[in-house]
Amino acid sequence: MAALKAVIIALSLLVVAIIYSDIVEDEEETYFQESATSPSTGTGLENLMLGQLLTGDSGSFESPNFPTTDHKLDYVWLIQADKTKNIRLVLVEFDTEMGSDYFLVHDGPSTEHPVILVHSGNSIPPPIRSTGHELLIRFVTNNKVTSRGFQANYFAVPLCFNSVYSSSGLITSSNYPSSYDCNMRCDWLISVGQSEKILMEFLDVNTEGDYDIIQIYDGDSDLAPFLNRISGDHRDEVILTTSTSNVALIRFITDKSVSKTGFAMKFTAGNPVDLVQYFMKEYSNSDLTKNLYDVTENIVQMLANVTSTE
Ligand SMILES: [Ca+2]
Repeated sequence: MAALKAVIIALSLLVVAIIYSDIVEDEEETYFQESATSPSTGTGLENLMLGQLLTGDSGSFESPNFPTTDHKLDYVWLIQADKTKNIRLVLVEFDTEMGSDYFLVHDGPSTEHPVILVHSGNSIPPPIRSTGHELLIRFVTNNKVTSRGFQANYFAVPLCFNSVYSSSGLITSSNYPSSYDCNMRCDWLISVGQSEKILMEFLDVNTEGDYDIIQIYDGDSDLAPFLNRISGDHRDEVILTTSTSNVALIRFITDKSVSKTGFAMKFTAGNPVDLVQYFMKEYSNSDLTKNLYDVTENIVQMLANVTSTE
């Protein structure tokens, strides 16, 4: 415990010393201006950075004295999971003074790590994930209005990598059709028979446009040729993509705020003729004509090849 206390005191000194200069969002600016002045006023310092180390596969924590909040708090919690895991943080209660009392999450063990959530008010933010095995949570209140505070749960979750060996299947984003996690990178590597290609049908896509992005690569890594990038609301159409190899990597990257229902993608493996026949059967009379705009070069090429041999 003495060691932990020392770490926390060191952290607190670090925090006070750090100048938050590269934060751009409005909400964050307000927080950081206030935070930069509060500790130097010389009042409330006795409450600065009392904290807790949280370990294990899951657990809960809450703001001090929940469901009431004290003035002039500055608390940190450090969550450490097994090194092979990420941490999923889920707020279950949230009520702080809007624009003044802040809940912050750093994607790593110290305040030098990127801030992946800054939140205040009475809405519950979406669940977020660490990219490593540690998260630092900080809760700062001012000397004015108080509210209820927060309650949070955390879970150690496997790194988000999925190997799929199957000739067909359905892939969905985490929690689908409920909201996906923020600050997440999830990979699916689809491998099929040597001479086969993969037809991917994105039947339902609803992500935060330009911020939460599905990337598709024509091979087993992000060094492979890029096939497609999908983002935004595409619930009324089907987006098709095909691989030219027998392996495809689907990567879903989400940013630190706003989550939607995510995506559902059906994939089918086959030789090009089989895939074109499947495509004609499924889509030639389809009302989802918009999908024709999204047919990739590969499908167009496949159609051309089949037509020319008829
Ligand atoms: Ca987002």
